[in-house]
Amino acid sequence: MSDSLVLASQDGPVLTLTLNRPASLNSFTGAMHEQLRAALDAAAANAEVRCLVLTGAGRGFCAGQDLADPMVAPSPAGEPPKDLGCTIEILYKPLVRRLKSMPVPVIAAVNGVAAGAGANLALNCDLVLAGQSASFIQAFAKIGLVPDTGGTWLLPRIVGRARAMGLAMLGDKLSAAEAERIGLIWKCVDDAVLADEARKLALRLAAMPVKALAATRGAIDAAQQLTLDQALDREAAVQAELGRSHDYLEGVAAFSAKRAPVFTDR
Ligand code: T3D
Repeated sequence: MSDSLVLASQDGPVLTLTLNRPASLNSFTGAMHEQLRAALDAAAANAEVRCLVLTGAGRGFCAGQDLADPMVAPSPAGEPPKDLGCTIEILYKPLVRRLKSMPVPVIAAVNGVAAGAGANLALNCDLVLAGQSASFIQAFAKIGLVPDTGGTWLLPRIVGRARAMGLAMLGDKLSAAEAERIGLIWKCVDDAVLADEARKLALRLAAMPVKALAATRGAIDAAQQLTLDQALDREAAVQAELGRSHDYLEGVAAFSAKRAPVFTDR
């Protein structure tokens, strides 16, 4: 058993990162944040990686912030309170920004409970696959906090305000099947096939023009803030750039020659 808090395993063009604090349902400590950040930076810099899968060791995906971590655990009476804003600034905000700027598609393979920042970690990924026994909990309200790790931005955009408010205020456990039904995640699959389905999906994405896929993420997210005219302008600018890329030439050449394309841009 490795001591690493984030395990990395490469399978051809697919890198799987596994959060590895199973005894605490892979909840985040400062050290796990640091290791995840380093692994994501390394993946972003590695041209061999064309798709990333994030998952958890043991029976959970990630239970959010480790509430026992001295960095956030409430101070004893008489001592100044912890500054949670600081944890968000130095750990969670950079994590979301890192995920959103990955040059390759990112899949969350949610193998068990995803709570608090762990739920929103998954929802920040490009495609979320979850095992039948997985669940999603916006646990923040139960401990007197607001959804973070992008939750306030993501939830209403993914499932609409009414469901966002219900999930965030009640903090109930949402099953993977229900999460798929309401459009919170891409797909719920049998637990037994989750890893295999994630691998197949990752290999499929890795063979696609990943630079265009990363640009698609950026364009769809950015469009949430834009008017239709602004989104049309942005699409034109991104398309102009992609139109000069190898992958576009290759895609069209392969189509014309009725052969499979070989995409290499990143
Ligand atoms: O900087 C800041 O603090 C602000 C940032 C906040 C971001 C956040 O993520 S806030 C939300 C933090 N997360 C939670 O509030 C979730 C807390 N966990 C739970 O509610 C439950 O554990 C679950 C619903 C996720 C799972 O329940 P269950 O019954 O399947 O498992 P369990 O028995 O509760 O947990 C198993 C073990 O994991 C247990 O340890 P033990 O007793 O066996 O030694 C439990 O204490 C530990 N664990 C679970 N979640 C956390 C945790 N330990 C530390 N921190 C956790 N978040």
